[in-house]
Amino acid sequence: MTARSVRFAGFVAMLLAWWPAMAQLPQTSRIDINNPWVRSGIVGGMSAAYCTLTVRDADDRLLSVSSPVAEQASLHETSDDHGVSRMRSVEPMSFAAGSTVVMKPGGTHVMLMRLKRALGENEKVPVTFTFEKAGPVTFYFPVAKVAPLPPMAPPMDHMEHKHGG
Ligand SMILES: [Cu+2]
Repeated sequence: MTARSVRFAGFVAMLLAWWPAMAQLPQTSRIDINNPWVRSGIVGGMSAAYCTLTVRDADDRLLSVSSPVAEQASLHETSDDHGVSRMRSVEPMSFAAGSTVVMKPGGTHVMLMRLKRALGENEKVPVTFTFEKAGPVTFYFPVAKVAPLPPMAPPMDHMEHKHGG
């Protein structure tokens, strides 16, 4: 074997070692949403954003949500507790690659708290979803003609027991 062919054999061996490692590199997920809409709202009140969200290509975790129109935002789940509707934060939310969550009234939703301004018809509200792998992704939610949520303070369990039931 010449020095040159030894070097070439070394290069091929390196390539063969490298190839499967490349194939196993963690993929970045891709986030798609469908049917986005947000409730209209008044200054200081609450609103909620809904959509069908799909995580593609790789497992990921939704760490947080935010919107410039709200002082605070959180991914919530509504559940029925003996006839009383309760909401709790469900962050972080894990997604298997290819999985979808349908956000709708009475279920999972993006809660927008203490609105900085009114949300009126014919506008689109930006909502940013921050994922562990995909990073922050922003989508625009059109305001729908649905009665705004009441301006009253949310019930104590809403604010205090973020991870309770
Ligand atoms: Cu909520």
